[in-house]
Parts: sequence; structure tokens; C-alpha cells
Amino acid sequence: MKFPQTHLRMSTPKIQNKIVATFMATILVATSLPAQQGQLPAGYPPGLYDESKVPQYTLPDPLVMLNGEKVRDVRTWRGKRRPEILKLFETQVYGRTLIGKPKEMSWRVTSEDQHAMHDSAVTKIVRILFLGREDGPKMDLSITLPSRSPAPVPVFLVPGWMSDLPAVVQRGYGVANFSPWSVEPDNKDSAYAHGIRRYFAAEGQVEPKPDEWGTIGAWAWAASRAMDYLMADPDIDPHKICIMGLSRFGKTAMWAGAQDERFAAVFSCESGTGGATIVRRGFGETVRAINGQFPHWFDGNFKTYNDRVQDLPVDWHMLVALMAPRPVYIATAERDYWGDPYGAFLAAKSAEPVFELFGKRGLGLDTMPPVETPAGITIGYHMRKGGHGLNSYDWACFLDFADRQLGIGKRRE
Ligand code: GTR
Repeated sequence: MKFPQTHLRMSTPKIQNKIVATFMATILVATSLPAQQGQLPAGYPPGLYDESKVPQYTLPDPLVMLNGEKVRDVRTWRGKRRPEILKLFETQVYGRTLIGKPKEMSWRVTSEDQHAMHDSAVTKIVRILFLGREDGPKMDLSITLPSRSPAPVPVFLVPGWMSDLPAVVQRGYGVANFSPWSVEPDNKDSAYAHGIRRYFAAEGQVEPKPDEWGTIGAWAWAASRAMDYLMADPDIDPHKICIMGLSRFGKTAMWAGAQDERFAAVFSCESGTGGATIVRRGFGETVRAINGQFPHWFDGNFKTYNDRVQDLPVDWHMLVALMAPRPVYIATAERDYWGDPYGAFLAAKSAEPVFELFGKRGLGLDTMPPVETPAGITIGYHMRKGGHGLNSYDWACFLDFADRQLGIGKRRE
């Protein structure tokens, strides 16, 4: 797939309809783009895959408040605009997370192996009892830490699918993995009735209110509860706990990282729609498609945007921006057309002004980097060869980025 050169032009902020200020992300599309449909693998879901047919759109400016006020400093970002954007994602997309850490929550180590991976790692399972009861909701956190480490180690928290564990540990990082499915089933019919959210619902409530959390919110909440434990483990560096998720768990990682600033860095692997790509493009998976197939992932209000995505008060560059000034990495794959790799690049690029407010360089490039050329500074990006998934190439890029950004091994940015 060939991508057009991007020319993102950000206009001087202006007020539209008196309240919504916008900035222009104008994409100049080359005239001779190949038709994409012919290249799709057999059985690929129908959708828009032709870059030349992407509609013109205007992105909301992350640095202009809903009342038109321009954000010029970190204080206004932190005190006003960041909470405003977070609230928009809460109410219009993922739903409000109804509770923090339950006061009854406890944990205990259920098993431990000091000689795992040919003596190179220590593994343990920590059972988190969300309501402090063995017969209540719980999850097992499976932790692997490199042994013979002189100091507390940095850790990747990985909800769901994981790969290349030995390679990650060999680079000096720990991994904490949990099963999101054990917290809430990934099923539109049973998620609410059988998942964690029911424990915090009002009596008699059988479905969430339109602005209450969906399943991604529930999984992200579980990631924060894992974080509660990780912060307390003396073998783990509490300032270097990252979160990495693939696909639906990439969406989860992004939403967890936005809400919980204890995560030192956020890694989204092919998180696509609802994770880290511009949904106004309508490329690959649309808002309508995701709401139709996975209605439980998001809140009720998000469904009202199925046919009016241009009215969304947010797009996913704003979710990327909520990570600032923390490092964020967005991984895509060339043949993951459904996940729109180019839209993810645009989300990364359009988040840059917020990082610049903090004196950070975001992506540091204006055009899509070539395949398998990891790029970026505080916002990392790559598009690897192949299709949807997580592999050793992705991990090598993540670890190099984490080394650089967290000051491990190499220089800190
Ligand atoms: C797909 C879904 C995507 C992505 C993917 C995954 O079916 O449409 O949004 O999340 O699943 O999780 O692998």
C-alpha cells in the first residue's frame, strides 16, 4: 500500500459555530494512488480502503477549549483542557469509570518460582481480590521479572495477548500479564451480566446508563488495579511501569494510560479504531462497524455517532495527546488495513502540539516513515511488514523506545 505524503496544515485557531474551535488537518492526496480493494486478502471485511476516497474532514484542535479559549501553557492544559478532553472521552466514547480502587481490595501471592527460564527469571502469580473476598471478583496477575537485577526493574503491564516474553525479560524488563476475559467476558450479550461492572451497578440495574463504562472501561480499570499492586512491589521500579496492549487491548492500554497517569509510558499495538487512529477518515473499521460488532466495548452515547462521526467532539489524536508529556508509542502493520496505519500516523502527528507545550518533540517528522523504519521522539511510530498481530519486531522497537525514553541502558531524552 502506498501512502500519500502528508501535509498537515494547522490553521490559526478559529471559532466555528461560536463554540467549537477547530484546526485543519488538510491531507493533500496524491492523484495516482492505487486502488486498494484489489490488494485485500480474500474474505477481508468490506470497507473503505481507497485513500483517494477518504472524505475531507476537520479535526478538533486539542489546544482550543470548547469555549474557544486557546491553551498556551501547561497550566491551562493540565487544569482545564486535559480534564475537558478526558471528560469528553468518558461521556461520549468509553463511558465513565464508576469506581477507583475498592477499599476492600487485597492481594496475595499464590505461587512463585525463583528459577524460571533457566534460572534467568523469577515468576509469581499475584491474585488480586477486587472486593477482598476469595469468592468475589478477582484476577491473577502473572509476573515475570529478570533475576540477578541489582535494582528494581521496569515493567510492562500487558492485558491479554502477549508474545516474546523471554526476549523482553532478557532486555532487563519485567512483564505482568493478566486475562481481561477473567475480569469481564468479551461478549456483547454477557459482558455486563457476568463482568466486573455489575458489582458496582445500582440495585436492579441490568444495563449501563448511556454515559457509563463499557467493557474497554472495565478492562482499563483492571489494568489500574494491577498498577496498584505493581507500585507496591519492591522489586519493581514504580516510576517505570508501562502498559502495552494489542488490538482491543491496545484500545484498553490507551484508555488506561489516559485515565491513570501512573503509567510511565503507553504502547499501543495496532489498536485501530477506538485506540489510536483518526475515525473521521472512515478508513477500514468505522465507528458504525465497531459499534455494531462490539457494542459492549463503548458506552451508549458513542453509538449516536454511527452516522455523524464528524460531530464527535474528539478524535483519537486527542487521546494520544492525553499521554503528554509521557512517552507513547503507536505500532501499526502494513497489511492491517482494517486498523488504518496511516490514520494512526495522523493521530500521532496531530497530537504533537500538546507535547510541544511541554517542551517535548513529539513525532519529529511530517511524512509517513517507510515500512519498518521506527520513527519519532516522545511519540514513537512504526509500520512493520505483515498483518495484524504482535511479534518480535514490534517488541524490539518498543524496548528500544523504552530504553531511550525511560533512561534504561541509553541516554534519557
Ligand atoms: C477486530 C476489531 C478490531 C480489533 C481486533 C482485535 O475484530 O474489529 O477493532 O480490536 O478485533 O482485537 O484483534
